[in-house]
Amino acid sequence: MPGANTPFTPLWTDRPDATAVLAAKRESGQISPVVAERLGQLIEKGYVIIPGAISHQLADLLVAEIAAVTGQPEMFIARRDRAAYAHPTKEVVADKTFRIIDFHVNSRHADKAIFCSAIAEVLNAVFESPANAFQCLTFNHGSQQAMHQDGAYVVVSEPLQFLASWIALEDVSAGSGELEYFSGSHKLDDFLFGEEGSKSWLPERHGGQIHRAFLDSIVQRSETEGLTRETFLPKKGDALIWASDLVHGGSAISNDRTRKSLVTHYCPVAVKPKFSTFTKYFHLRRVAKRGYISSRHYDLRQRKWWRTHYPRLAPSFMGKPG
Ligand SMILES: O=C(O)CCC(=O)C(=O)O
Repeated sequence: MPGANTPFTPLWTDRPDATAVLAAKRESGQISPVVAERLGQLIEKGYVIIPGAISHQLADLLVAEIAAVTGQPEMFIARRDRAAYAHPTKEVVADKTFRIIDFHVNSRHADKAIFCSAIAEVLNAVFESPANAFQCLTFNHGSQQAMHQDGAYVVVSEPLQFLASWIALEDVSAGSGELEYFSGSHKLDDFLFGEEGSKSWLPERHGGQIHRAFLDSIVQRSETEGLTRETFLPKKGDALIWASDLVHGGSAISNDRTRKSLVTHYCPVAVKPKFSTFTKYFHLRRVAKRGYISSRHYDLRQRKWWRTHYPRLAPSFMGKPG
């Protein structure tokens, strides 16, 4: 497991003694029985499902807000597969691969969802500190993204120290490209890129061949270990939190259904997302009791909040894929 062989410092939930540490925390009353149960699943399987993490009303508000971005496209930034960043105009949103990037910045409701109490309790217990939410994406349709481990693309100063959440904004049905994962795959030995032994994949430095080998290797090793390939078919408002090394992706789409969701990555506040080293405007904005947000694409140092002034997009990132 990452904790046994990794050269990196994992979160305590990924260490070999995690179960014993969890029992001690529960015994001492440091964490509640409900949170302990959830952490137990995260430790064992690499993910935990939280039914009804957010209300239907909040999910509906988010869906409406996402549908309305075309009314003020300049406030948001979107991606489509193999295309540069763009504002979410009607044409961009018509593309099924469209997703809004860093939605948590200019959304009125996202922070209530990404730091809802059931999610925040797990984050804070795992991080033993406040959480920083970054890379927050919306999906209307399945991504069909290959099975991967996020650490290849989500780069933070302590490579294993982050979690992600997937919040269902509607009931998800089979065939819509639902999230899939190998249960327990967070315990696979690290796949490292380049001579420097990096958890993250740098396309220019490492090239495409090793990336293909990475994707093949994690699936092959999951299968060799006999890990079960599972799918997430949540009801509106359910959430799934996964460990950084869980092998997961978007399953094949076989019908026309949407699969509306909000995906967010989080690290402890003391851990720094890579973008903090090259954006001079990196800033942690407090949005919850023990929750902050940050962004690669927006300048969050501005004092005013969305009611009077949307945080500005950093223009240097428009037009460039990445
Ligand atoms: O929702 C999906 O289809 C995949 C999301 C994902 O894998 C990710 O954001 O890392």
